[in-house]
Formats: sequence, structure tokens, C-alpha cells
Amino acid sequence: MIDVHFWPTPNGQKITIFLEETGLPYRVVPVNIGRGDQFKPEFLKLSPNNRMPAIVDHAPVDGGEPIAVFESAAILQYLAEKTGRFMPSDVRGKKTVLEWLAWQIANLGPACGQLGHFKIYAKDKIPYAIERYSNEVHRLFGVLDGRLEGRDYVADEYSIADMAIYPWLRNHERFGIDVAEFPRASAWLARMAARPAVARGIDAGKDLPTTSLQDDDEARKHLFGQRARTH
Ligand SMILES: N[C@@H](CCC(=O)N[C@@H](CS)C(=O)NCC(=O)O)C(=O)O
Repeated sequence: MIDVHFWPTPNGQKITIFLEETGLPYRVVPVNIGRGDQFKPEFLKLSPNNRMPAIVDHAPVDGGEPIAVFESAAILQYLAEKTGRFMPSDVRGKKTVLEWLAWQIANLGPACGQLGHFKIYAKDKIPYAIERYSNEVHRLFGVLDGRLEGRDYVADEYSIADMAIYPWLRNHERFGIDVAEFPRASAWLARMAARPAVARGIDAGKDLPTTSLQDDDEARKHLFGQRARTH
């Protein structure tokens, strides 16, 4: 059994997509990030960066104590290695999946996160910040579109890299991106959306009490303006 410490956001959905694709038994442990659950000592023991997702694998392959993993890319890689699924075993195929996984974690995720913050959540709309991240997200859509030329999936075979990218890219409207500009990315989005396990992974936790960050002052207090907590 895998416990997924989760809230229904793109970073969490990457993991539920993987779990739905493989059929690994899992249960969702809600981490209401708008109510400060990410700062609870028991969660920080699993995820010291106070971010979800995190998992606990109660049946690790070595048969030992449960294993906790934080950071979505590390979780995807851990689960791919555990199951032998969605990550090629040959050196070239594996390096390509890891490249695109790193691309998502280091580029697409942070740029979309900052764009969402400045364009949608910030009370003070700063044109320079919105333009900077809009341009960067637009650039990244172009990079992906180029990569998908002649390919169905980012690393040829469907992999954890697609699972990491999709939950962010599907929110293109929110980021002001016209996907018609990116026909290959657009076709890939449709291909991903048509996978039943992807749809189930995106739906995971849909009954959890999420709120809109624009008007939820308590959530804004927990999520924005964080500084180091001294012990
Ligand atoms: N690099 C991390 C990012 C995770 C992340 O940013 N999670 C957000 C929700 S999407 C979170 O838990 N935020 C809580 C907070 O900011 O305190 C990953 O990929 O796992």
C-alpha cells in the first residue's frame, strides 16, 4: 500500500496518474495546504520542504521498513523503479526520460507556478512579472511542441515524463496560452486526456474541500510570504 500525501494540484496529480496507470494500491492522505497541514511536524518528517506530494511505501522492494519519498520527480522515479513501468531500462531511453522529467521540474513547473502567482493570485498586478513569466511559459510550450515533432510522447514511449508534464500543460487557458499555436503539444494533450488512467489521476481528490486562492485569506496567509521557520 502506498500512502499519497496529497492535495489536488498539478504536482499531486502526477503521482495519482502514475498510481492509476499501474494499479498499485494507494490511499490519499489529504494535506490541506490552504489550512497549513504542510507545516505539521508529522508531515515535515516526510517532506521537510513543506510541499506535497510525498509518499510512504509500506511494502518497499527490499522488504524493510516503510520508505518515505518527497519531491514529485523523485517519487515518480522511485515508483517507476519499484514497478519497472514507464521508465526504459536501457541507458539512452532512461536518460531521455530523466532529461524531460528534469525539464518539467526545473522549468515548466516553476514558470507556470510563478505565472499563476503574478497573473492570478497577486493582488498587486505587476506587468513586468506577468510578462516575464508569460513569455517563459510560452517559450516552454514551444520547446515541448518542437520535441513532439514526429513523436507521440516526449520520450517516444509513454513515460513518467509525460505524467509530470501533463497536469501543468492542461491548464494552458489559465496561463493565457492559445494551444492552437502549438499543434503537436495540442495533439499530445488530447492523447493524454484520452487515457482513462490519466483522467482518473486528475480526478483524484476531487471531493476535497479546495478553495479559490483569490478570495481565501487564510490560504493566502499559509501559502504566500513564507520565510524560514527557526527552531
Ligand atoms: N518541486 C516540488 C513542488 C511541490 C509543490 O510546489 N507543492 C505545492 C502545491 S502544488 C505545495 O505543497 N505547496 C505548499 C506550500 O507552498 O506551503 C514537487 O515537484 O514535488
